[in-house]
Amino acid sequence: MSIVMKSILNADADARFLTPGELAGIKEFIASGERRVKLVQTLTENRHRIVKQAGNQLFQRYPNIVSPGGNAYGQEMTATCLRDMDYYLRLITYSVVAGDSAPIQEIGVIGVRQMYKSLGTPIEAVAESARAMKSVTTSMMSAEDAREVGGYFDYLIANL
Ligand SMILES: CCC1=C(C)/C(=C/C2=NC(=C\c3[nH]c(/C=C4\NC(=O)[C@H](C)[C@H]4CC)c(C)c3CCC(=O)O)/C(CCC(=O)O)=C2C)NC1=O
Repeated sequence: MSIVMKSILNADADARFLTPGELAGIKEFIASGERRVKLVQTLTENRHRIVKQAGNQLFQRYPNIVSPGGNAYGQEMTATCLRDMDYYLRLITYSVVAGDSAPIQEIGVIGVRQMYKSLGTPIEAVAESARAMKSVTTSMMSAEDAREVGGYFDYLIANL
């Protein structure tokens, strides 16, 4: 949920007007809108490169997952693994636009641990894929954007 909806729900719960503090937060969110949208465009345009590079880093660090018996072994399974990485990059862009980690939490975290467990997918390697995507993405942007995007990757890594 964006800070706009969150502030409205909080204020309405007390049947009050928005406070100066809430309005200041909303103003900051709106002022950063153009930067955040550009950031999402960059991530979207570079998604294939980001996933490919980060995937290579992951498979170098965890060679077992793409070796016989590994969860991402074989062309099809490797492609499914890279697809999951692309899913997570997409959720990161939702969070950047919303200015909120809720999309990552609600779509990509809740229930995922059990799901990966049942698939035999090592969760620590999924977290490592997010770490690799963080380093690839943050190396291609300004310090301010890198802080924002990096924060959402950190949130994802900590909650997987
Ligand atoms: C947007 C929310 C969302 C997520 C997160 C998601 C994940 C997801 N990953 C899956 C499979 C999979 N996920 C992986 C991923 C990996 N294996 C590894 O060893 C690596 C560590 C990792 C890549 C980083 C693999 C290999 C499979 C196929 C497993 C199998 O079919 O046995 C499946 C099972 C169904 C399918 O194959 O599509 C789901 C639902 N689906 C969603 O809708």
